[in-house]
Amino acid sequence: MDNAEIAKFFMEIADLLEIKNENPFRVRSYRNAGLIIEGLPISLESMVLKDEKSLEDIPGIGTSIHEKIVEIIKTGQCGVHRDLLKEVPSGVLELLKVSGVGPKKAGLLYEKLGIKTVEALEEAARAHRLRNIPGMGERSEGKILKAIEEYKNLKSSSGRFRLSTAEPAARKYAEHMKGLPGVIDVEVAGSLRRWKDTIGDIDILVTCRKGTPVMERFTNYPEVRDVVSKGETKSMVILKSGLQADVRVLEKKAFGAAIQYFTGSKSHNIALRDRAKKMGLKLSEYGVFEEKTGKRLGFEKEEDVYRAIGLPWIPPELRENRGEIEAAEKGELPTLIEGKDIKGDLHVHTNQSDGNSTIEEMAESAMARGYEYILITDHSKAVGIAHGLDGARLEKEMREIDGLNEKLKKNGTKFRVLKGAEADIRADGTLDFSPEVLKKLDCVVGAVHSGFSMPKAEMTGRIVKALSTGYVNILAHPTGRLIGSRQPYEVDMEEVIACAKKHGVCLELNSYPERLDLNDVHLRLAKERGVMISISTDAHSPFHFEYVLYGVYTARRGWLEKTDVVNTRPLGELMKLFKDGR
Ligand code: DGT
Ligand code: CA
Ligand code: CA
Repeated sequence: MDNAEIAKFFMEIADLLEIKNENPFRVRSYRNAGLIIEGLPISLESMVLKDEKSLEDIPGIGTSIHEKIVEIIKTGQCGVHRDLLKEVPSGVLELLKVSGVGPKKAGLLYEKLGIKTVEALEEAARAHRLRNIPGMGERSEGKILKAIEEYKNLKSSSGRFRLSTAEPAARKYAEHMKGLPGVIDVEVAGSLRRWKDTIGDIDILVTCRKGTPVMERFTNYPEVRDVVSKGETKSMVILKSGLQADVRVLEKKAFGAAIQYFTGSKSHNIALRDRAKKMGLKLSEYGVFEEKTGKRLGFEKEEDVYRAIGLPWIPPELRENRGEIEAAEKGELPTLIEGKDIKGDLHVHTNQSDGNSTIEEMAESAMARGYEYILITDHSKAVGIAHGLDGARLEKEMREIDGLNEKLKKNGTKFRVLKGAEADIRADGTLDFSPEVLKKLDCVVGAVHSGFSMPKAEMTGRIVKALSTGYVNILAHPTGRLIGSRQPYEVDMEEVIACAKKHGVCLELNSYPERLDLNDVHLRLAKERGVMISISTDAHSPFHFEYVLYGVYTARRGWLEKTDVVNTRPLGELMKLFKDGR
Protein backbone atom coordinates (compact mmCIF):
# COMPACT_ATOMS: atom_id res chain seq x y z
CA MET A 1 0.00 0.00 0.00
CA ASP A 2 1.58 3.29 -1.00
CA ASN A 3 1.17 6.67 0.65
CA ALA A 4 -1.20 7.97 -2.02
CA GLU A 5 -3.62 5.11 -1.36
CA ILE A 6 -3.47 5.73 2.40
CA ALA A 7 -3.95 9.48 1.91
CA LYS A 8 -7.02 8.81 -0.23
CA PHE A 9 -8.80 7.22 2.76
CA PHE A 10 -8.31 10.39 4.81
CA MET A 11 -9.27 12.76 2.00
CA GLU A 12 -12.44 10.76 1.44
CA ILE A 13 -13.27 10.69 5.15
CA ALA A 14 -12.93 14.48 5.18
CA ASP A 15 -15.19 14.80 2.13
CA LEU A 16 -17.76 12.39 3.54
CA LEU A 17 -17.87 14.22 6.87
CA GLU A 18 -18.26 17.53 5.09
CA ILE A 19 -21.03 16.12 2.88
CA LYS A 20 -22.76 15.16 6.12
CA ASN A 21 -22.22 18.70 7.38
CA GLU A 22 -20.21 17.58 10.40
CA ASN A 23 -17.84 19.56 12.59
CA PRO A 24 -15.47 21.59 10.35
CA PHE A 25 -12.52 21.03 12.70
CA ARG A 26 -12.89 17.28 12.34
CA VAL A 27 -13.12 17.69 8.58
CA ARG A 28 -10.01 19.83 8.52
CA SER A 29 -7.96 17.48 10.64
CA TYR A 30 -8.65 14.53 8.31
CA ARG A 31 -7.96 16.60 5.22
CA ASN A 32 -4.70 17.85 6.70
CA ALA A 33 -3.69 14.31 7.51
CA GLY A 34 -4.37 13.33 3.90
CA LEU A 35 -2.23 16.20 2.60
CA ILE A 36 0.62 15.43 4.97
CA ILE A 37 0.62 11.75 4.03
CA GLU A 38 0.53 12.53 0.32
CA GLY A 39 3.59 14.69 0.75
CA LEU A 40 5.71 12.24 2.71
CA PRO A 41 8.78 11.10 0.81
CA ILE A 42 9.11 7.93 2.90
CA SER A 43 6.77 4.95 2.64
CA LEU A 44 4.43 4.78 5.64
CA GLU A 45 4.05 1.09 5.09
CA SER A 46 7.75 0.45 5.51
CA MET A 47 7.82 2.75 8.57
CA VAL A 48 4.98 0.85 10.22
CA LEU A 49 6.49 -2.52 9.39
CA LYS A 50 9.77 -1.44 10.95
CA ASP A 51 8.45 0.36 14.00
CA GLU A 52 4.92 1.67 14.55
CA LYS A 53 6.21 4.25 16.99
CA SER A 54 8.18 6.00 14.25
CA LEU A 55 4.89 7.52 13.04
CA GLU A 56 4.92 9.71 16.13
CA ASP A 57 7.75 11.74 14.64
CA ILE A 58 5.68 12.96 11.68
CA PRO A 59 4.57 16.54 12.34
CA GLY A 60 0.82 17.04 12.20
CA ILE A 61 -0.15 13.38 12.71
CA GLY A 62 -1.93 12.79 16.04
CA THR A 63 -2.67 9.50 17.79
CA SER A 64 -6.11 8.99 16.29
CA ILE A 65 -4.78 9.37 12.73
CA HIS A 66 -1.75 7.31 13.70
CA GLU A 67 -4.02 4.40 14.74
CA LYS A 68 -5.99 4.60 11.51
CA ILE A 69 -2.82 4.54 9.40
CA VAL A 70 -1.79 1.32 11.15
CA GLU A 71 -5.30 -0.10 10.66
CA ILE A 72 -5.25 0.72 6.94
CA ILE A 73 -1.81 -0.76 6.39
CA LYS A 74 -2.59 -3.92 8.35
CA THR A 75 -6.14 -4.58 7.11
CA GLY A 76 -6.39 -2.61 3.87
CA GLN A 77 -9.51 -0.99 5.34
CA CYS A 78 -10.58 1.78 7.67
CA GLY A 79 -13.64 1.36 9.91
CA VAL A 80 -14.58 5.05 10.00
CA HIS A 81 -14.37 5.25 6.22
CA ARG A 82 -16.48 2.11 5.81
CA ASP A 83 -19.16 3.32 8.22
CA LEU A 84 -19.43 6.67 6.48
CA LEU A 85 -19.90 4.96 3.13
CA LYS A 86 -22.90 3.16 4.64
CA GLU A 87 -24.53 6.56 5.12
CA VAL A 88 -23.33 8.32 1.97
CA PRO A 89 -23.16 6.37 -1.32
CA SER A 90 -19.76 6.44 -2.99
CA GLY A 91 -21.32 8.04 -6.10
CA VAL A 92 -21.82 11.22 -4.06
CA LEU A 93 -18.03 11.37 -3.65
CA GLU A 94 -17.75 11.16 -7.43
CA LEU A 95 -19.88 14.33 -7.66
CA LEU A 96 -16.97 16.25 -6.10
CA LYS A 97 -14.94 15.67 -9.23
CA VAL A 98 -17.32 17.97 -11.10
CA SER A 99 -15.76 21.41 -10.79
CA GLY A 100 -17.95 23.75 -8.77
CA VAL A 101 -19.48 20.95 -6.71
CA GLY A 102 -17.96 20.94 -3.25
CA PRO A 103 -18.90 18.68 -0.35
CA LYS A 104 -21.59 21.07 0.96
CA LYS A 105 -23.33 21.22 -2.40
CA ALA A 106 -22.96 17.48 -2.97
CA GLY A 107 -24.57 16.92 0.44
CA LEU A 108 -27.52 19.13 -0.50
CA LEU A 109 -27.91 17.49 -3.91
CA TYR A 110 -28.04 14.09 -2.26
CA GLU A 111 -30.27 15.07 0.61
CA LYS A 112 -32.80 17.18 -1.31
CA LEU A 113 -32.86 15.49 -4.71
CA GLY A 114 -31.44 12.05 -4.02
CA ILE A 115 -28.67 12.63 -6.58
CA LYS A 116 -25.91 10.07 -6.13
CA THR A 117 -24.23 9.82 -9.54
CA VAL A 118 -22.80 12.26 -12.06
CA GLU A 119 -25.32 10.95 -14.62
CA ALA A 120 -28.20 11.77 -12.27
CA LEU A 121 -26.74 15.23 -11.73
CA GLU A 122 -26.60 15.83 -15.47
CA GLU A 123 -30.19 14.67 -15.86
CA ALA A 124 -31.38 16.93 -13.04
CA ALA A 125 -29.54 19.94 -14.49
CA ARG A 126 -31.09 19.34 -17.92
CA ALA A 127 -34.53 18.98 -16.36
CA HIS A 128 -34.00 22.29 -14.48
CA ARG A 129 -34.48 20.61 -11.13
CA LEU A 130 -31.32 22.06 -9.57
CA ARG A 131 -32.90 25.46 -9.16
CA ASN A 132 -35.01 23.99 -6.32
CA ILE A 133 -31.86 23.82 -4.22
CA PRO A 134 -31.19 26.84 -2.03
CA GLY A 135 -28.48 29.03 -3.54
CA MET A 136 -28.76 27.53 -7.02
CA GLY A 137 -30.43 28.96 -10.08
CA GLU A 138 -30.58 28.85 -13.85
CA ARG A 139 -26.97 30.00 -14.17
CA SER A 140 -25.64 27.33 -11.85
CA GLU A 141 -27.41 24.69 -13.94
CA GLY A 142 -25.60 25.89 -17.06
CA LYS A 143 -22.29 25.98 -15.19
CA ILE A 144 -22.74 22.47 -13.86
CA LEU A 145 -23.54 21.10 -17.32
CA LYS A 146 -20.37 22.70 -18.65
CA ALA A 147 -18.38 21.27 -15.74
CA ILE A 148 -19.82 17.79 -16.35
CA GLU A 149 -18.65 18.05 -19.95
CA GLU A 150 -15.13 18.83 -18.68
CA TYR A 151 -15.29 16.00 -16.16
CA LYS A 152 -16.12 13.57 -18.95
CA ASN A 153 -13.23 14.84 -21.07
CA LEU A 154 -10.81 14.44 -18.21
CA LYS A 155 -12.16 10.99 -17.51
CA SER A 156 -11.68 9.84 -21.08
CA SER A 157 -8.19 11.32 -21.23
CA SER A 158 -7.29 9.69 -17.95
CA GLY A 159 -5.55 6.44 -18.08
CA ARG A 160 -2.66 8.90 -17.93
CA PHE A 161 -0.96 9.25 -14.58
CA ARG A 162 0.72 12.15 -12.87
CA LEU A 163 4.49 12.22 -13.19
CA SER A 164 4.73 12.11 -9.39
CA THR A 165 2.76 8.85 -9.29
CA ALA A 166 4.58 7.12 -12.12
CA GLU A 167 8.12 8.31 -11.37
CA PRO A 168 8.60 6.72 -7.92
CA ALA A 169 6.73 3.60 -9.10
CA ALA A 170 9.07 3.20 -12.08
CA ARG A 171 12.14 3.81 -9.95
CA LYS A 172 11.07 1.09 -7.50
CA TYR A 173 10.31 -1.32 -10.32
CA ALA A 174 13.70 -0.67 -11.91
CA GLU A 175 15.39 -1.32 -8.54
CA HIS A 176 13.53 -4.61 -8.33
CA MET A 177 14.84 -5.58 -11.77
CA LYS A 178 18.40 -4.55 -10.88
CA GLY A 179 18.27 -6.92 -7.93
CA LEU A 180 18.33 -9.94 -10.23
CA PRO A 181 21.79 -11.50 -10.72
CA GLY A 182 22.76 -11.52 -14.40
CA VAL A 183 21.03 -8.23 -15.17
CA ILE A 184 23.43 -5.64 -16.64
CA ASP A 185 21.54 -2.45 -17.51
CA VAL A 186 18.09 -1.33 -16.41
CA GLU A 187 16.83 1.96 -17.82
CA VAL A 188 13.45 3.65 -17.66
CA ALA A 189 12.70 5.07 -21.12
CA GLY A 190 9.57 6.64 -22.68
CA SER A 191 7.81 9.76 -21.45
CA LEU A 192 9.24 9.19 -17.96
CA ARG A 193 12.79 9.67 -19.16
CA ARG A 194 11.59 12.86 -20.84
CA TRP A 195 9.89 13.89 -17.55
CA LYS A 196 6.58 14.65 -19.18
CA ASP A 197 3.93 15.94 -16.76
CA THR A 198 1.65 12.96 -17.36
CA ILE A 199 2.65 9.40 -18.17
CA GLY A 200 0.74 6.87 -20.26
CA ASP A 201 2.80 3.84 -19.29
CA ILE A 202 6.18 2.87 -17.85
CA ASP A 203 8.77 1.58 -20.34
CA ILE A 204 11.68 -0.39 -18.91
CA LEU A 205 14.64 -1.65 -20.94
CA VAL A 206 16.94 -4.41 -19.69
CA THR A 207 20.14 -6.01 -20.91
CA CYS A 208 21.42 -9.16 -19.26
CA ARG A 209 23.63 -12.21 -19.50
CA LYS A 210 22.21 -15.10 -21.50
CA GLY A 211 19.65 -17.21 -19.70
CA THR A 212 18.79 -14.64 -16.99
CA PRO A 213 15.12 -15.11 -15.99
CA VAL A 214 14.24 -11.44 -16.59
CA MET A 215 10.59 -12.02 -17.47
CA GLU A 216 9.95 -14.09 -14.34
CA ARG A 217 11.44 -11.33 -12.27
CA PHE A 218 9.30 -8.75 -14.07
CA THR A 219 5.98 -10.55 -13.70
CA ASN A 220 6.65 -11.76 -10.14
CA TYR A 221 7.00 -8.20 -8.85
CA PRO A 222 4.66 -7.96 -5.81
CA GLU A 223 2.98 -4.77 -7.11
CA VAL A 224 1.73 -6.54 -10.26
CA ARG A 225 -2.05 -6.97 -10.49
CA ASP A 226 -2.39 -8.53 -13.97
CA VAL A 227 0.04 -9.94 -16.47
CA VAL A 228 -1.25 -8.78 -19.85
CA SER A 229 1.39 -10.55 -21.92
CA LYS A 230 4.61 -12.40 -21.29
CA GLY A 231 7.06 -13.13 -24.11
CA GLU A 232 10.74 -13.81 -24.68
CA THR A 233 11.75 -10.21 -25.31
CA LYS A 234 8.70 -8.18 -24.32
CA SER A 235 6.15 -8.35 -21.50
CA MET A 236 3.41 -6.11 -20.24
CA VAL A 237 1.74 -5.89 -16.82
CA ILE A 238 -0.78 -3.76 -14.94
CA LEU A 239 0.25 -2.71 -11.44
CA LYS A 240 -2.11 -2.50 -8.46
CA SER A 241 -2.15 1.27 -8.89
CA GLY A 242 -3.58 0.87 -12.40
CA LEU A 243 -0.30 1.85 -14.05
CA GLN A 244 0.77 -0.23 -17.03
CA ALA A 245 4.41 -1.21 -17.46
CA ASP A 246 6.29 -2.69 -20.42
CA VAL A 247 9.66 -4.36 -20.28
CA ARG A 248 11.95 -5.18 -23.19
CA VAL A 249 15.04 -7.34 -23.04
CA LEU A 250 17.77 -6.31 -25.46
CA GLU A 251 21.15 -7.30 -26.71
CA LYS A 252 23.94 -5.20 -25.28
CA LYS A 253 25.11 -4.10 -28.72
CA ALA A 254 21.68 -2.67 -29.59
CA PHE A 255 21.16 -0.91 -26.28
CA GLY A 256 22.10 2.60 -27.44
CA ALA A 257 19.74 2.45 -30.39
CA ALA A 258 16.97 0.92 -28.30
CA ILE A 259 17.15 3.45 -25.46
CA GLN A 260 17.15 6.21 -28.06
CA TYR A 261 14.13 4.74 -29.85
CA PHE A 262 12.08 3.93 -26.76
CA THR A 263 12.76 7.27 -25.09
CA GLY A 264 10.90 9.00 -27.92
CA SER A 265 9.09 11.11 -28.41
CA LYS A 266 7.59 9.59 -31.47
CA SER A 267 7.83 12.87 -33.36
CA HIS A 268 11.47 13.38 -32.35
CA ASN A 269 12.22 9.88 -33.63
CA ILE A 270 10.46 10.47 -36.92
CA ALA A 271 12.43 13.66 -37.49
CA LEU A 272 15.70 11.87 -36.67
CA ARG A 273 14.85 9.04 -39.01
CA ASP A 274 14.19 11.49 -41.86
CA ARG A 275 17.49 13.16 -41.19
CA ALA A 276 19.29 9.79 -41.26
CA LYS A 277 17.62 8.91 -44.54
CA LYS A 278 18.87 12.09 -46.18
CA MET A 279 22.37 11.05 -45.11
CA GLY A 280 22.00 7.62 -46.74
CA LEU A 281 21.52 5.97 -43.36
CA LYS A 282 18.80 3.90 -41.77
CA LEU A 283 17.89 4.49 -38.13
CA SER A 284 15.80 1.96 -36.24
CA GLU A 285 15.43 0.55 -32.75
CA TYR A 286 18.20 -1.91 -33.68
CA GLY A 287 20.84 0.62 -34.67
CA VAL A 288 22.10 3.02 -37.34
CA PHE A 289 22.96 1.27 -40.61
CA GLU A 290 24.40 2.30 -43.97
CA GLU A 291 21.52 2.09 -46.42
CA LYS A 292 23.65 0.58 -49.20
CA THR A 293 25.88 -1.87 -47.37
CA GLY A 294 23.76 -2.61 -44.30
CA LYS A 295 26.85 -1.92 -42.16
CA ARG A 296 26.02 -1.05 -38.54
CA LEU A 297 27.20 2.35 -37.33
CA GLY A 298 25.23 2.82 -34.11
CA PHE A 299 26.94 1.36 -31.12
CA GLU A 300 26.20 0.53 -27.54
CA LYS A 301 25.70 4.04 -26.32
CA GLU A 302 22.98 6.55 -27.10
CA GLU A 303 25.66 9.17 -27.87
CA ASP A 304 26.90 6.90 -30.68
CA VAL A 305 23.50 6.98 -32.36
CA TYR A 306 23.41 10.77 -32.36
CA ARG A 307 27.04 11.00 -33.43
CA ALA A 308 26.38 8.67 -36.38
CA ILE A 309 23.86 11.14 -37.76
CA GLY A 310 26.09 14.12 -37.12
CA LEU A 311 24.56 15.46 -33.91
CA PRO A 312 25.63 15.97 -30.31
CA TRP A 313 23.64 14.04 -27.69
CA ILE A 314 20.31 15.74 -27.00
CA PRO A 315 18.93 15.71 -23.42
CA PRO A 316 15.75 13.57 -23.27
CA GLU A 317 13.66 16.45 -21.88
CA LEU A 318 14.11 18.32 -25.17
CA ARG A 319 13.11 15.45 -27.44
CA GLU A 320 9.69 16.67 -28.56
CA ASN A 321 10.60 17.86 -32.07
CA ARG A 322 10.28 21.47 -31.02
CA GLY A 323 13.46 22.68 -32.64
CA GLU A 324 15.97 20.62 -30.63
CA ILE A 325 17.39 18.87 -33.70
CA GLU A 326 18.04 22.19 -35.46
CA ALA A 327 19.56 23.63 -32.28
CA ALA A 328 21.77 20.56 -31.87
CA GLU A 329 22.93 20.87 -35.46
CA LYS A 330 23.96 24.49 -34.91
CA GLY A 331 25.61 23.71 -31.58
CA GLU A 332 23.01 25.87 -29.86
CA LEU A 333 21.46 23.45 -27.39
CA PRO A 334 20.70 25.17 -24.08
CA THR A 335 22.72 24.35 -20.97
CA LEU A 336 19.74 23.17 -18.98
CA ILE A 337 19.17 24.10 -15.38
CA GLU A 338 20.00 21.47 -12.74
CA GLY A 339 18.68 20.75 -9.27
CA LYS A 340 21.89 21.98 -7.63
CA ASP A 341 21.39 25.45 -9.17
CA ILE A 342 18.35 26.18 -6.99
CA LYS A 343 19.28 28.35 -3.98
CA GLY A 344 15.94 28.69 -2.24
CA ASP A 345 12.16 28.36 -2.38
CA LEU A 346 9.92 31.35 -3.03
CA HIS A 347 6.51 29.84 -2.25
CA VAL A 348 6.24 28.43 1.26
CA HIS A 349 3.22 28.11 3.58
CA THR A 350 3.24 27.75 7.34
CA ASN A 351 0.64 26.89 9.95
CA GLN A 352 -0.30 30.58 10.05
CA SER A 353 -2.45 29.78 7.01
CA ASP A 354 -2.98 26.27 5.62
CA GLY A 355 0.52 24.81 6.09
CA ASN A 356 1.35 22.16 8.68
CA SER A 357 4.51 23.52 10.26
CA THR A 358 5.98 26.60 11.87
CA ILE A 359 8.16 29.15 10.09
CA GLU A 360 11.15 27.81 11.97
CA GLU A 361 10.45 24.19 11.00
CA MET A 362 10.17 25.16 7.34
CA ALA A 363 13.40 27.14 7.61
CA GLU A 364 15.25 24.23 9.22
CA SER A 365 14.15 21.84 6.49
CA ALA A 366 15.25 24.30 3.80
CA MET A 367 18.61 24.80 5.51
CA ALA A 368 19.10 21.05 5.67
CA ARG A 369 18.71 20.98 1.89
CA GLY A 370 21.50 23.50 1.58
CA TYR A 371 19.25 26.40 0.58
CA GLU A 372 20.26 29.99 1.28
CA TYR A 373 16.76 31.41 1.74
CA ILE A 374 13.03 30.80 1.69
CA LEU A 375 10.19 33.23 1.13
CA ILE A 376 7.24 32.74 3.47
CA THR A 377 4.03 33.22 1.49
CA ASP A 378 0.96 32.52 3.57
CA HIS A 379 -2.48 33.11 2.10
CA SER A 380 -4.49 36.30 2.40
CA LYS A 381 -7.94 36.43 3.97
CA ALA A 382 -9.92 36.02 0.73
CA VAL A 383 -8.83 32.39 0.80
CA GLY A 384 -11.01 31.62 3.81
CA ILE A 385 -10.67 27.85 3.74
CA ALA A 386 -6.92 28.29 4.04
CA HIS A 387 -7.35 30.48 7.14
CA GLY A 388 -5.80 33.37 5.19
CA LEU A 389 -4.15 36.31 6.98
CA ASP A 390 -5.41 39.87 7.22
CA GLY A 391 -3.01 42.81 7.37
CA ALA A 392 -2.61 42.69 11.14
CA ARG A 393 -1.81 38.98 11.21
CA LEU A 394 0.65 39.42 8.34
CA GLU A 395 2.43 42.23 10.22
CA LYS A 396 2.68 39.95 13.22
CA GLU A 397 4.13 37.21 11.04
CA MET A 398 6.70 39.71 9.67
CA ARG A 399 7.85 40.52 13.20
CA GLU A 400 8.20 36.83 13.92
CA ILE A 401 10.38 36.44 10.82
CA ASP A 402 12.51 39.41 11.90
CA GLY A 403 13.01 37.69 15.24
CA LEU A 404 14.00 34.45 13.61
CA ASN A 405 16.49 36.19 11.30
CA GLU A 406 18.05 37.93 14.32
CA LYS A 407 18.54 34.53 15.90
CA LEU A 408 20.07 33.12 12.70
CA LYS A 409 22.42 36.08 12.45
CA LYS A 410 23.56 35.63 16.04
CA ASN A 411 24.34 31.98 15.34
CA GLY A 412 26.44 33.08 12.39
CA THR A 413 24.06 31.34 9.95
CA LYS A 414 23.94 32.73 6.44
CA PHE A 415 20.43 31.43 5.79
CA ARG A 416 17.60 34.01 5.73
CA VAL A 417 13.82 33.86 5.88
CA LEU A 418 12.24 36.41 3.56
CA LYS A 419 8.96 38.16 4.23
CA GLY A 420 6.31 37.54 1.64
CA ALA A 421 2.67 36.69 1.12
CA GLU A 422 0.53 34.92 -1.41
CA ALA A 423 -1.81 37.83 -2.01
CA ASP A 424 -5.07 36.74 -3.60
CA ILE A 425 -5.85 38.45 -6.89
CA ARG A 426 -9.52 39.25 -6.38
CA ALA A 427 -12.10 38.95 -9.16
CA ASP A 428 -11.72 42.68 -9.94
CA GLY A 429 -7.92 42.44 -10.20
CA THR A 430 -7.20 44.18 -6.89
CA LEU A 431 -4.87 42.61 -4.34
CA ASP A 432 -6.07 41.26 -1.02
CA PHE A 433 -3.67 43.36 1.12
CA SER A 434 -3.37 47.13 1.39
CA PRO A 435 -0.42 48.87 -0.35
CA GLU A 436 0.93 49.88 3.09
CA VAL A 437 1.30 46.25 4.09
CA LEU A 438 2.55 45.07 0.70
CA LYS A 439 5.33 47.68 0.74
CA LYS A 440 6.79 46.14 3.88
CA LEU A 441 7.30 42.73 2.27
CA ASP A 442 10.51 41.55 0.61
CA CYS A 443 8.54 39.93 -2.20
CA VAL A 444 4.86 39.68 -3.09
CA VAL A 445 3.47 36.58 -4.75
CA GLY A 446 0.11 37.11 -6.43
CA ALA A 447 -2.31 34.34 -7.37
CA VAL A 448 -5.85 33.61 -8.52
CA HIS A 449 -7.85 31.30 -6.24
CA SER A 450 -11.47 31.81 -7.32
CA GLY A 451 -13.74 32.58 -10.24
CA PHE A 452 -11.96 30.05 -12.46
CA SER A 453 -14.77 29.98 -15.02
CA MET A 454 -14.39 33.67 -15.94
CA PRO A 455 -14.33 34.40 -19.69
CA LYS A 456 -10.83 34.61 -21.13
CA ALA A 457 -10.74 38.37 -21.70
CA GLU A 458 -11.97 39.07 -18.19
CA MET A 459 -9.45 36.68 -16.59
CA THR A 460 -6.60 38.15 -18.64
CA GLY A 461 -7.67 41.68 -17.67
CA ARG A 462 -7.89 40.67 -14.01
CA ILE A 463 -4.33 39.31 -13.95
CA VAL A 464 -2.90 42.16 -16.05
CA LYS A 465 -4.46 44.67 -13.67
CA ALA A 466 -2.91 42.95 -10.66
CA LEU A 467 0.55 42.78 -12.24
CA SER A 468 0.32 46.43 -13.29
CA THR A 469 -0.09 47.62 -9.69
CA GLY A 470 3.68 47.35 -9.35
CA TYR A 471 3.39 45.39 -6.11
CA VAL A 472 3.48 41.85 -7.47
CA ASN A 473 6.94 40.25 -7.90
CA ILE A 474 5.86 36.73 -8.81
CA LEU A 475 2.66 35.42 -10.37
CA ALA A 476 2.02 32.00 -8.80
CA HIS A 477 0.53 29.00 -10.65
CA PRO A 478 -0.41 31.21 -13.59
CA THR A 479 -3.03 28.91 -15.18
CA GLY A 480 -4.59 27.29 -12.11
CA ARG A 481 -4.62 23.79 -13.54
CA LEU A 482 -4.72 20.69 -11.33
CA ILE A 483 -3.47 17.77 -13.40
CA GLY A 484 -6.18 15.13 -13.67
CA SER A 485 -8.83 17.15 -11.86
CA ARG A 486 -9.08 20.76 -13.07
CA GLN A 487 -8.49 22.26 -16.48
CA PRO A 488 -6.47 25.49 -16.61
CA TYR A 489 -8.64 28.58 -16.54
CA GLU A 490 -8.86 30.44 -19.80
CA VAL A 491 -6.26 33.17 -20.04
CA ASP A 492 -4.26 34.83 -22.80
CA MET A 493 -0.78 33.72 -21.76
CA GLU A 494 0.97 35.83 -24.41
CA GLU A 495 -0.61 38.92 -22.93
CA VAL A 496 0.20 37.90 -19.36
CA ILE A 497 3.82 37.27 -20.37
CA ALA A 498 4.04 40.64 -22.13
CA CYS A 499 2.64 42.35 -19.05
CA ALA A 500 5.05 40.46 -16.77
CA LYS A 501 7.93 41.60 -18.94
CA LYS A 502 6.79 45.21 -18.85
CA HIS A 503 6.45 45.31 -15.06
CA GLY A 504 9.42 43.11 -14.15
CA VAL A 505 7.24 40.35 -12.73
CA CYS A 506 8.50 36.76 -12.57
CA LEU A 507 6.22 33.86 -13.43
CA GLU A 508 6.15 30.81 -11.23
CA LEU A 509 6.74 27.23 -12.14
CA ASN A 510 4.81 25.74 -9.26
CA SER A 511 6.45 22.36 -8.62
CA TYR A 512 3.61 20.89 -6.58
CA PRO A 513 3.04 17.58 -8.42
CA GLU A 514 -0.56 18.19 -9.37
CA ARG A 515 0.17 21.68 -10.62
CA LEU A 516 3.41 21.87 -12.64
CA ASP A 517 2.15 25.28 -13.65
CA LEU A 518 3.47 26.94 -15.88
CA ASN A 519 3.85 23.99 -18.24
CA ASP A 520 6.80 23.34 -20.56
CA VAL A 521 5.37 25.20 -23.55
CA HIS A 522 4.52 28.36 -21.61
CA LEU A 523 7.90 28.28 -19.84
CA ARG A 524 9.69 28.34 -23.15
CA LEU A 525 7.56 31.23 -24.34
CA ALA A 526 8.30 33.17 -21.15
CA LYS A 527 12.03 32.52 -21.58
CA GLU A 528 11.94 33.72 -25.19
CA ARG A 529 10.20 36.90 -24.10
CA GLY A 530 12.76 37.52 -21.39
CA VAL A 531 10.56 36.84 -18.36
CA MET A 532 12.23 35.17 -15.39
CA ILE A 533 10.83 32.06 -13.72
CA SER A 534 10.62 31.11 -10.05
CA ILE A 535 10.82 27.33 -9.55
CA SER A 536 9.14 26.90 -6.18
CA THR A 537 7.17 24.19 -4.45
CA ASP A 538 4.14 25.71 -2.70
CA ALA A 539 5.38 23.68 0.29
CA HIS A 540 2.77 23.10 2.98
CA SER A 541 5.07 20.82 4.98
CA PRO A 542 8.85 20.46 5.37
CA PHE A 543 8.77 17.39 3.12
CA HIS A 544 7.33 19.27 0.16
CA PHE A 545 10.63 20.98 -0.69
CA GLU A 546 11.46 17.67 -2.39
CA TYR A 547 8.97 18.50 -5.14
CA VAL A 548 11.44 20.98 -6.61
CA LEU A 549 12.76 17.97 -8.54
CA TYR A 550 9.59 17.86 -10.65
CA GLY A 551 9.85 21.60 -11.20
CA VAL A 552 13.46 21.43 -12.34
CA TYR A 553 12.73 18.69 -14.87
CA THR A 554 9.65 20.50 -16.15
CA ALA A 555 11.83 23.61 -16.51
CA ARG A 556 14.30 21.59 -18.55
CA ARG A 557 11.44 20.59 -20.84
CA GLY A 558 10.85 24.33 -21.24
CA TRP A 559 14.52 24.82 -22.30
CA LEU A 560 15.29 26.87 -19.17
CA GLU A 561 18.86 27.59 -18.18
CA LYS A 562 20.19 28.64 -14.79
CA THR A 563 20.07 32.32 -15.76
CA ASP A 564 16.36 32.13 -16.62
CA VAL A 565 15.46 31.16 -13.06
CA VAL A 566 15.26 33.81 -10.38
CA ASN A 567 15.86 31.54 -7.40
CA THR A 568 19.25 30.46 -8.68
CA ARG A 569 20.44 33.91 -7.64
CA PRO A 570 22.29 34.51 -4.39
CA LEU A 571 20.32 36.43 -1.78
CA GLY A 572 21.74 39.89 -2.45
CA GLU A 573 21.09 39.74 -6.16
CA LEU A 574 17.63 38.33 -5.58
CA MET A 575 16.62 41.17 -3.27
CA LYS A 576 17.88 43.72 -5.75
CA LEU A 577 15.84 42.09 -8.51
CA PHE A 578 12.69 42.25 -6.39
CA LYS A 579 13.33 45.90 -5.43
CA ASP A 580 13.92 46.87 -9.06
CA GLY A 581 10.77 44.98 -10.03
CA ARG A 582 8.62 47.25 -7.87
P1 DGT B 1 3.26 7.74 -22.91
O1 DGT B 1 3.57 6.34 -22.50
O2 DGT B 1 1.99 7.88 -23.65
O3 DGT B 1 3.35 8.71 -21.79
O4 DGT B 1 4.39 8.22 -23.96
P2 DGT B 1 5.69 7.48 -24.45
O5 DGT B 1 6.50 8.50 -25.18
O6 DGT B 1 6.35 6.78 -23.34
O7 DGT B 1 5.13 6.48 -25.55
P3 DGT B 1 5.03 4.90 -25.62
O8 DGT B 1 5.08 4.26 -24.29
O9 DGT B 1 3.85 4.61 -26.47
O10 DGT B 1 6.30 4.49 -26.47
C1 DGT B 1 7.61 4.67 -25.96
C2 DGT B 1 8.49 5.24 -27.01
O11 DGT B 1 8.63 4.31 -28.09
C3 DGT B 1 7.96 6.48 -27.68
O12 DGT B 1 8.27 7.65 -26.96
C4 DGT B 1 8.68 6.46 -29.00
C5 DGT B 1 8.77 5.01 -29.32
N1 DGT B 1 7.68 4.66 -30.23
C6 DGT B 1 6.56 4.01 -29.93
N2 DGT B 1 5.80 3.85 -31.03
C7 DGT B 1 6.47 4.43 -32.04
C8 DGT B 1 6.22 4.60 -33.43
O13 DGT B 1 5.19 4.18 -33.97
N3 DGT B 1 7.16 5.27 -34.18
C9 DGT B 1 8.29 5.74 -33.63
N4 DGT B 1 9.17 6.39 -34.40
N5 DGT B 1 8.55 5.62 -32.34
C10 DGT B 1 7.66 4.96 -31.55
CA1 CA C 1 5.41 5.15 -22.07
CA1 CA D 1 4.91 1.80 -23.76
